[in-house]
Amino acid sequence: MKLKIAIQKSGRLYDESVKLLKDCGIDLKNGVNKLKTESDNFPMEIYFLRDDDIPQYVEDAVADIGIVGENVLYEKNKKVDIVERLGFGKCRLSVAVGRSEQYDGVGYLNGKRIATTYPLLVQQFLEKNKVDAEIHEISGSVEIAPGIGLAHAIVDLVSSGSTLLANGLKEVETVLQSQAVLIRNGRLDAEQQQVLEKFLFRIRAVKKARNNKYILLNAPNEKLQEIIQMLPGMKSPTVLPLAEPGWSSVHSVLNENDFWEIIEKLKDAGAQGILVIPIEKMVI
Ligand code: PRT
Ligand code: ZN
Repeated sequence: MKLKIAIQKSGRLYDESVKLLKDCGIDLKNGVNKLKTESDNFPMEIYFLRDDDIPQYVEDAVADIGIVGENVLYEKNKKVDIVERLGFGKCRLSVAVGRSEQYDGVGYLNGKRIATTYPLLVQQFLEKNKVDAEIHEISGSVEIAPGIGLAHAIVDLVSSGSTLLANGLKEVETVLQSQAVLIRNGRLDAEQQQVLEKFLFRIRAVKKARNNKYILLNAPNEKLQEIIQMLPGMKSPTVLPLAEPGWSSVHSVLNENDFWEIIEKLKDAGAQGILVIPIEKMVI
């Protein structure tokens, strides 16, 4: 038995999806065609597909699991379950209008025409906000629609915002925050379920490691208590004496989000020789 996973064939999710498998210790066979391959060291078969097709393939159990953006998942509205948010492919689905428009809230959209490749999500957004607007579905280059007179507003994916800026548009509402997620078919048998659990265990260890850093520093003994208070560690920090009397080496784990703030406090408290090292895997 091999667990079949569908990932994007090429595009914005491809590199990170392959990297996730690799970081989970799942080696892919090279030299097989680009439609599918398998792993030498894990019971997994990998299908490379258009991202738009992945929810359907997983619903139909052609693939057992898949990696896809939430934006695509919710738009396609298929019967699959989200197993885990993966922390990459982050973007938002937003409403944008011409930069010089006087936008005064969602009511602005009443009677307007909105161009998008996400008609279902836009319809749900309009219904939720009790707005009556016309949805104009197009298949790409949505950002040019207002400029050529095709629509008054657009709903499209945004990450840095530079595409909107380059097209004279401004972002005015967020319809959805999105990231890549692992989805599954609801009818896996016991053996498939077991392989999925194993894969998930590894994904969670990789995610934890990505969110944390290993930190080593030297501290004068009289400042040790103060410095230890700042470092939670997995249980508590490790403290080892240095060869030089009166000094200790402190080892701990820091969350990425608190990183810069804590580093500054540590320096102010007298810590020296601070080293920060990426963690490869983390199992707690
Ligand atoms: O060929 P296939 O159908 O598989 O790929 P695709 O062309 O449909 O999708 P692709 O590869 O562009 O994106 C895959 C997924 O990446 C999306 O479904 C999102 O979940 C995620 N993602 C993250 C993004 C972006 N960020 C993103 N910025 N997808 C698209 N964009 C586009 C956006 O449409 C706009 O054109 O980038 C532009 C905006 O970017 P900024 O940085 O200028 O704001
Ligand atoms: Zn696509």
